Amino acid sequence: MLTLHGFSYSNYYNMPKHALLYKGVAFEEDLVYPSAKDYNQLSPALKVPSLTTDDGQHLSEASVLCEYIEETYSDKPLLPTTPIARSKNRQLMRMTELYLELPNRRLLPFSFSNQPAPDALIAEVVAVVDRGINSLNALATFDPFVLGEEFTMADIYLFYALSVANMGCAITGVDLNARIPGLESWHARFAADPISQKVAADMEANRAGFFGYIQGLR
Ligand SMILES: N[C@@H](CCC(=O)N[C@@H](CS)C(=O)NCC(=O)O)C(=O)O
Repeated sequence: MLTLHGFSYSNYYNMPKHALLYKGVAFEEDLVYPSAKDYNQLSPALKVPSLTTDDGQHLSEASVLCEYIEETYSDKPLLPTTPIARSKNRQLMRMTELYLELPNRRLLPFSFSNQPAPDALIAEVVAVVDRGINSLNALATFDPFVLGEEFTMADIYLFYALSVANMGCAITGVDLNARIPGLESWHARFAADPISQKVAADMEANRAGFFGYIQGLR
């Protein structure tokens, strides 16, 4: 059976997990943190998540896992059919990651420690996040899903990217809901979905374990 390795507090872990749950694919969850002995055998960059396939191959990088899941389990597709529509979906996922998730992720240590972030770092983050906001305003419709009438991988990517983006925005003061029309109501619809609620409950159940792991790193 497929095994998804990682921990539920990770937004990247929750991307392929949501895709698997949506498609109804059977999988096991292996609770593991990147510092675990031999985790490099699963993920050479020591990042969560990673996946072990039915035939014992290991994959890492959330976007790669999502692509593998989509290609292997084609029922309930999460990508459109035409090459151009598929590319536009991936374009939005990439922009979400590069210009919303990753810059705000730089502020997580300050969010977790309640220490003030340096002004220069905040300015750098805000400049990159501006690109993300402009990208979403140019491409996303949120009517009712990110890229139109179908629920796709882009919805999953954006939703879980936002959990980290919003933590950074709480520090920078950037109001994503105010600057991206349609985002807030789309987010509320996604959050109300039973799969999202299951993922959120699992995330909450892992809160103490995750912060224990972080403390142990210090
Ligand atoms: N590019 C990676 C990023 C994954 C990532 O940053 N995972 C975090 C947990 S949310 C992690 O493993 N952090 C441990 C570390 O950076 O040492 C992916 O797409 O899977």
